[in-house]
Amino acid sequence: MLTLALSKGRIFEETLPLLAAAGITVLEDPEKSRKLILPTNRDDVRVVLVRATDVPTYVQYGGADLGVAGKDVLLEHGGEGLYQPLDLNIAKCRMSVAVRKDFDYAAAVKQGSRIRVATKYTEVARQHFADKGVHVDLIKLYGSMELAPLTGLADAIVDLVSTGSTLKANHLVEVEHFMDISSRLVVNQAALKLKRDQLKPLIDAFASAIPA
Ligand code: PRT
Ligand code: MG
Repeated sequence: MLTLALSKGRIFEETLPLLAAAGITVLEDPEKSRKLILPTNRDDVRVVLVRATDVPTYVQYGGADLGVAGKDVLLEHGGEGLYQPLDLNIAKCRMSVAVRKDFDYAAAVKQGSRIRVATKYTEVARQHFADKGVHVDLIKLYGSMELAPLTGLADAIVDLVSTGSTLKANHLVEVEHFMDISSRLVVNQAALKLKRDQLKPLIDAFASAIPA
């Protein structure tokens, strides 16, 4: 049996065409079913639905043999115990710094003042500001970061942006786009050896179907 970990929403939707290229059809719609384990047309392949941030953990410890996770999630996780054979070029977005319109980010950075940054992506943010030589106090959040600069909790946020409409709706501006994000295929390292005959054709089919 091969177990594939996916998160509901954009990753599930954008992985379906890749699965189709490997001849795999998921037999239930996660938006309609409450099941967490979804059967496929192949008796030896099943899909488990987990939170996006839990995908690397499931694959690392063998709760799933493989999975699909955003680069953002993988950088926060650290990637330990994971083989990352493919950038699938799906669920694309960018990692950016955003501030309130009236906050002069360039001046704050130039002056070398400490800035307060709220984010869910503390590892990525820590690295980014260290590379720039900017002193930051990081505030870890789990939910909507856009609220932080509006309430005075922070000067800036580090968040994912795709269309930019969430920032716009909250009167925030993107002042730095510092990383391009897409989702990767991750494979459990032991499974890669023990289930190679099953995994190899799947990885090859995925590779051939990656969107441009
Ligand atoms: O939503 P939930 O809390 O359950 O989990 P999650 O947010 O971790 O999962 P999900 O499915 O929303 O995201 C899974 C992966 O999709 C992420 O890890 C990213 O790699 C990728 N991805 C691509 C995105 C976006 N685009 C995206 N726009 N993840 C989140 N967003 C959010 C962003 O955080 C912001 O709140 O969408 C909002 C901005 O969108 P725009 O279009 O208004 O700019
Ligand atoms: Mg989300």
